[in-house]
Parts: sequence; C-alpha cells; structure tokens
Amino acid sequence: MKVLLLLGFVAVALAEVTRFDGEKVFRLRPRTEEHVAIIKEMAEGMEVDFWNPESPDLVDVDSDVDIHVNAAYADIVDNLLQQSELPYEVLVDDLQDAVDAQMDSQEISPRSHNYMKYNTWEKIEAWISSMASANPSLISKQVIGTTFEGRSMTVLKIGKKSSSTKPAIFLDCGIHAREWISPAFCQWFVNEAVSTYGSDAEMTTLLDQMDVIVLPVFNIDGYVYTWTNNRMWRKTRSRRPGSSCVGADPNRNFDAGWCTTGASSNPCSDTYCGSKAESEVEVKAVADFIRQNRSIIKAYLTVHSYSQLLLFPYSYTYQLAEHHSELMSVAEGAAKALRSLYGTRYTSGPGATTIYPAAGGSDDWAYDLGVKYSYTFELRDTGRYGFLLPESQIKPTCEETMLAVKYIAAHVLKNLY
Ligand code: DDK
Ligand code: ZN
Ligand code: ZN
Repeated sequence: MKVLLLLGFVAVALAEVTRFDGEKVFRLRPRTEEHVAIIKEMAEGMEVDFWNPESPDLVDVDSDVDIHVNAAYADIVDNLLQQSELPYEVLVDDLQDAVDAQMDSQEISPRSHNYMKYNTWEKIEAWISSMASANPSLISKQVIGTTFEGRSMTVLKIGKKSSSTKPAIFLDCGIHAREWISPAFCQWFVNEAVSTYGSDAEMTTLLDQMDVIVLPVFNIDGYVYTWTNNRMWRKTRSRRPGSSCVGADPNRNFDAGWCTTGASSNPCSDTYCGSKAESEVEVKAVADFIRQNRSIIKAYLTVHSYSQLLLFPYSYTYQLAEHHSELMSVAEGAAKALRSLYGTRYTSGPGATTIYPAAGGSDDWAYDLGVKYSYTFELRDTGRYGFLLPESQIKPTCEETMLAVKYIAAHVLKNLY
C-alpha cells in the first residue's frame, strides 16, 4: 500500500509542469580551444540544456553557443565564465518570464484556433479536419501513420484536383517539439494557399500544376509534451525497456549517415540518434510516405527554428552535393525574397559548414533518395527570444517565410520537365 502511494506520488510529480523560474540563457563566445574545453566540461559537470548548437560535442571556437541553465547553476556558471575570461552575455535573465511573455498576442477569443497564436495540438487537430472539409476542391487529407503515443499523423494535400497525378512538394513542420514557430508556419501556409488560390497568380499556377503535401506537426507527442510538461522538450516521446531516458531526436534518426557525426548514442542526450535508423515511428511513417511517393515528390521542405538559416545537403558530410551550385543559388534567391519584406537576414549554405555537421537529418535523407530540392529552414530569431519567439512575431515571420517558400516552389515548377 505504501509502495502504491509512493508510486502514485511519483506519477503526480512527473506529470507536473516544469517551471523555469530564475533559469537563465547565456550566449557564450569561445575564442580558444581552452574555452571550448571549459564549455564541454561544464556540460558534463552539471545539467546544461544546449539551445544552439543542440549538443556540447558540436561546440567550436568562434561560434555562438546558447545554453540554458538551472537557477541553482546560474551563479556558478556566471562565475566560471568570468574567471576563465570566456566572452558571454545573458540572453534571457529569467526563462519563466520569457515563457510567459511569449503569449503576447492581443487576441480575445482564446478558445478558437488562431493563426497569430500558438495553438495546442487539440486545436491543430480540429483545424486539420475543418480545413479539409471546408475546402474539398483544393484539399484532401490522408493519415500517414501513428505516433508512439497513438496520435494520428495526417497530411493535407493542397492543389487543384486533377485526373492525372501531379508533381508535389512535401512540407513538414514540428520535427522538434519546442520550435513552436514551425507548426505555426505550416498552418499559415495552408491558410494562405487556400485563401489566395484564384487571386494570387503565383499561388494559382503553383496549385494548378503541383500539389503541396503538408504535415503540420511531425513530432506530435513531443509538441503536446511542450504544452503539458516541459516547454523545452525537443525529441520524440518514445520509451524503450531498459532505458529511463525518453525519446530520440527525429532529425538524427533518418537513414543518412546515421549517427556518424553530430549525433549522440546516449539515450539521454537531446541529439540521441535512436536505437537504429527509423527507430522512431514518426520518422518511419514520413520516410515510408516519401518513398511511396518518390516519383512525384520534387521538393522536400522542413521547417525548424531558430537561427535564420536556409540549409541544404549535406550535413552528414563536408562533401558538396552534386547539385550544390543550383541549390545555393535557389537558397540565395529565396533568402533575398524573404528579406525584401522586413529586412530579415538569412544565411544560406550546406548544413555541415553553415550550422554544424549532423547526420541522420531528413533533408540529407530526402536528397539522397532523389529529391533534388531539399531544404531546411531555421526560422526567426537569432537568439533574442530563441524558441520562445513572441506570438506578435508569428505574422511577420510567416509572411516573410511564405516569400521564400514561394520562390523555391516557382523554381521547382520551372524545372519540372
Ligand atoms: O536538427 C538540427 O539540429 C537543426 C535544426 Se533544429 C538542423 C541541422 C541541419 C539540417 C539537418 N540535416
Ligand atoms: Zn529543429
Ligand atoms: Zn534549430
């Protein structure tokens, strides 16, 4: 009985929402190998949540390193950095304040789905159904799999219905749970597509000629967990007998140089590559869908945050992709289009040199499968708010990103045959 009570207590404690009072985000600028070593030692000695890069083994001299530390460690880290003369600044002074401040939209009807707010999975799920039923001539939906916790993964296929099979662009959002601006973008995209079809010439041509297949939230279980338990969760929520740590990084779990670089084989790491390639059911579902539709899928776009980057293969090797120059010039054109609206600057390039080497990514996998136009977006911002981008930035972020996506889509369309 006592044991049961204790277990019950533990379960309740586990289900509690993680708060971040007094926790800080530091931006470190290691200038020497010694600085890099200090950061890595710090990561071993205490709990450090790496925001960018996402794991200590990816830390390099002269790169920005954003880390989130517990209140208990904040002063220790502060002292350590000062003593070692490691340049740094405090990006977020109180993470709980930033979490609370993120929901800053002035919307008064909190009960309904809203494109200018972050929506719960419950709202997104209802929205998926209603978008499909309200736009039967333009949208069809298909379940492509089930998450570890049993939620349906549904894609929306957007495009003018046609008797012949059309070429398609695959777009996914929410591979990583805490990158909330990403699912917000997929919702924005679907709405823009249906509401500008017939009036915007570019969108009309695109949807007449092609389909865009949208997966609004890839890692649904993780996304739900960021709402219910821990806002900073990144991975899936899979559990395996024998390991107490939960989840794997879906963007290290694809079969592309799997777990050879920039990924961890430690199940507790935020960049854990999983027990094997496609061990995560969500990854398997998407990979199966893309394999089945390989002949029609001409572009693969995946949306993350933050850093303002437009990346393309490769990340698992420093070798340049066969279509490097074309991928680079399309990325630069897209970044230029994006910047034209609000002046937001993006950096373009192959993943390995532009962000960090990282194997098992969806973009590299899709590219090696034969999907030439394969891009990873890292949306706003560059660290001021990081994953906690305020809701007031959803609209401008989505508007500018639309220009980049439409630029890439136009290029894909032009080069179809
Ligand atoms: O997965 C990551 O760490 C970031 C997005 Se948060 C992207 C890394 C480069 C593209 C992976 N091939
Ligand atoms: Zn991500
Ligand atoms: Zn990211």
